[in-house]
Amino acid sequence: MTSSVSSSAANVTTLIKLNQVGYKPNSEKLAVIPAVAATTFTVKDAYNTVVLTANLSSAKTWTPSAESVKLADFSSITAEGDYTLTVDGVQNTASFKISANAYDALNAGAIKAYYYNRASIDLLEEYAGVYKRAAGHADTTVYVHESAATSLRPANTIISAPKGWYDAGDYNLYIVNSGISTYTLLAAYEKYPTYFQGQNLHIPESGNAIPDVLDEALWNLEWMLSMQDPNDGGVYHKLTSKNFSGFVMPSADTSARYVVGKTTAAALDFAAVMAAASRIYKPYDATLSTKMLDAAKAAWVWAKTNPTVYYSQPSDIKTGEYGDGNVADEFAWAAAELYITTEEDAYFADFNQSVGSADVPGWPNVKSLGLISLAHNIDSLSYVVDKDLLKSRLNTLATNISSQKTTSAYGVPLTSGDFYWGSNSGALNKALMLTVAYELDNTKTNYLKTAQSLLDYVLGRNPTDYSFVTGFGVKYPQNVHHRPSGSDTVAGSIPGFLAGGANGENKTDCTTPYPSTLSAKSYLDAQCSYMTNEIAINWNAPLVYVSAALQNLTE
Ligand SMILES: [Ca+2]
Ligand SMILES: [Ca+2]
Ligand SMILES: [Ca+2]
Repeated sequence: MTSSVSSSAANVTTLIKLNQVGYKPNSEKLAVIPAVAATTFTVKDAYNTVVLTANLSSAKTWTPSAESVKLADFSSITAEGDYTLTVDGVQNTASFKISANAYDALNAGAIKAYYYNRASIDLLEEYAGVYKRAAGHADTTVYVHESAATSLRPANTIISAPKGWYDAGDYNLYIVNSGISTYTLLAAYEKYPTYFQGQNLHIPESGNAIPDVLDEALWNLEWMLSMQDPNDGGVYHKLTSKNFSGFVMPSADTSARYVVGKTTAAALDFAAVMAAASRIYKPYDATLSTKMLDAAKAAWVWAKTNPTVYYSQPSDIKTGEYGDGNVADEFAWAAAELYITTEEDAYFADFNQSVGSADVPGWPNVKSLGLISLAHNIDSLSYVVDKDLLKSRLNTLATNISSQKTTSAYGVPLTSGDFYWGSNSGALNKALMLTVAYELDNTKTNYLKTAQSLLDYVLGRNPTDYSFVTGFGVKYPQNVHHRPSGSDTVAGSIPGFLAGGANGENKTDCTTPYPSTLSAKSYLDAQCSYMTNEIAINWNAPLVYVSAALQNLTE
């Protein structure tokens, strides 16, 4: 394993922090400036003509990075082009781009990352370019682990469960995390179908009749379908080797693979995703749609019969757990999706709409995924749904998040508690919820601006100066904790992946010191840093959603 920090030319430190990928013409546009004495900033266009001189905000301290900073607001610049921003007393100049298609390449790249993480397929040069590689993990011979044994499938029964996406930097596959990841891509498609219908990802299925994002999601859905035990409807919790592999290419990891455990959470996440997929793929493949809905119903029945089967890691299995001891939210999400797809009111009872509030989703906390689908389908919901309550829940959440932006020195709704493992996905899931609330009430422009601020954050308006998406921006991670990126022969990281991001927790993964113990600065672009620099399918998913939303919602 290498732990060197890149010193490539892309690693120039800028002292002015802004979105390094670009802005839509009418988006809010903010930059963060060190608290120098200057009170104004200047923006020049590509012809070196001054197009804006305006006041900086007063200085404020951002607690997560202990920095005193000022904000430059250049939202009034709406003409497409390349610009530079300067402030007297700040040595560096920041450049930025305004473009009507600001997030098209980012969105396509973030989806293409899933293609690069496909199991069981050769990545051909035609689609993968320099990232071509041999197939790994055919997974046509997978053993039923004793933890998942039943009378009809006793321990060591061989099943076939190919395809799917590698979960993260490792080569294992987990139903719980697949659930939220796949759903989030499907939800993006369900909200913005026209956008995705016009997209070409240059994947093997490009040019067929199905939008490429749905082809990509189908690679994982087909694997998920194979994870259901046809004898009882239960769903295996994960498909893994017993231990994490070394940093080798997929084809070099030939360790035995097992399906491990059956859990209520896996069954419900599976049911939710298959129910959503059933309605979304129906126009393209009615037979597949029916198969997905039948699978969803069978998993739901299993979960209702086995409502408290939580994951318990067997002693001989060392890979990720994705354990979750509270599945009320998984019942709610599956209930919402089954209700929307079947239009059978009885399913909705388990959503418990009078209980709880909207929050920011994550893999163990999925009730809000049901809220998203209900919001997207609000015009076709029956009387059992309290639409006013649904809207008020989303408004309350979006208002609370937006108010955090107002008081933030960086102009982002992130406080010290937001810098946990995978913080960048937390930021983008906040943005996702803001866009869902905005879609229900487009007078709430502060929701859209706040979502923009969170995308800006991960694309460079942060104390590390990194755009956290590999291949996008001026300075981005070169050494993500990702086995194919680390063991291929191509310098740097495979593009389109969101690194986990700054993490204020105690970290024990690297011998290289972290640059700071301040939570928002505690990030290391080193392969050893799985706690700040791993990639994961559930982290990329809100990047896909939010980049599509802001591309579509902002003129
Ligand atoms: Ca296609
Ligand atoms: Ca849960
Ligand atoms: Ca590499």
